[in-house]
Amino acid sequence: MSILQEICETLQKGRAKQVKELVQKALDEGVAAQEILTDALLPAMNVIGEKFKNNEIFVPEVLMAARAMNMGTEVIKPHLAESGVQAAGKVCIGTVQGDLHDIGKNLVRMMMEGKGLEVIDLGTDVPAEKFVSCAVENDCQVICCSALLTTTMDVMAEVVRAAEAAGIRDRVKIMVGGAPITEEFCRSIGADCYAADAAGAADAAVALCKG
Ligand code: B1M
Repeated sequence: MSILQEICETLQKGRAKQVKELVQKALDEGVAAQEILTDALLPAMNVIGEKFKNNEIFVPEVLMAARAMNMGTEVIKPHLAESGVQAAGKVCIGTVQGDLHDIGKNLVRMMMEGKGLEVIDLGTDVPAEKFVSCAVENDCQVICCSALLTTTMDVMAEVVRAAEAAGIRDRVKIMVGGAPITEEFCRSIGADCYAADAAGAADAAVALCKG
């Protein structure tokens, strides 16, 4: 079995410590961080998602896999940073109110930090007003909202309205993303930018910060 397959299977079993060790081993063997992410960690979470949907596994197993995923991504984090010219800019990011999913949001944050952006992480279950007050207080150029539940994606529209009410809409851009979010949804709520994945989100944030 290849080391990538081993990471993928160990993550599905929720063995966080072992995933951490295997990811480090893969890096030591010269496997690229991006490859570990796209060919081992993300496919493992996809399998977990499918099994969860089909009631083959339940919340405790998903939580263990999520913990293993977060530990694995922490190991590759320093290696995701790109060499060369670093972008300048400040953004805030969070998972919207009512939503506790943070794996995707954490990946987006890591990729953005890798590009040199300063990222204020508001965590999960973030109310619309908190995104806006953070952007005002810290002079952020972009508010980044993540949502994984169809029941919470409408909070993103509240963020847009709260930014308008606070009078910052002309100087702060709003980026949205997460599994149920689409370009069409982004346009329908009046947000500025949709990104489908973490790498795309980081590129888009850099472009938005450049103005
Ligand atoms: Co939840 N969950 N979950 N869950 N969970 C989903 C999302 C679900 C699709 C599973 C399913 O049924 N197939 C389903 C939602 C259905 C729906 O809304 N229609 C679901 C459900 C129903 C629930 C609960 C309601 C279950 C329950 O309690 N009965 C509950 C809700 C809790 C809450 O939030 N209030 C719940 C709980 C949980 C756990 C706590 C057990 C755990 C989360 C742990 C954690 O995050 N720390 C969990 C998990 C892990 C999942 C799945 C299996 C995996 C999500 C994940 O991390 N994917 C998920 C199934 C799935 O997605 N297939 C599921 C990997 C991650 C890297 O991908 O987050 O999509 P993702 O991020 C991507 C892109 O979307 C994008 O970049 C990332 C990387 O490229 N992206 C952005 C994300 N944010 C972005 C922001 C951007 C741009 C791009 O710009 C700002």
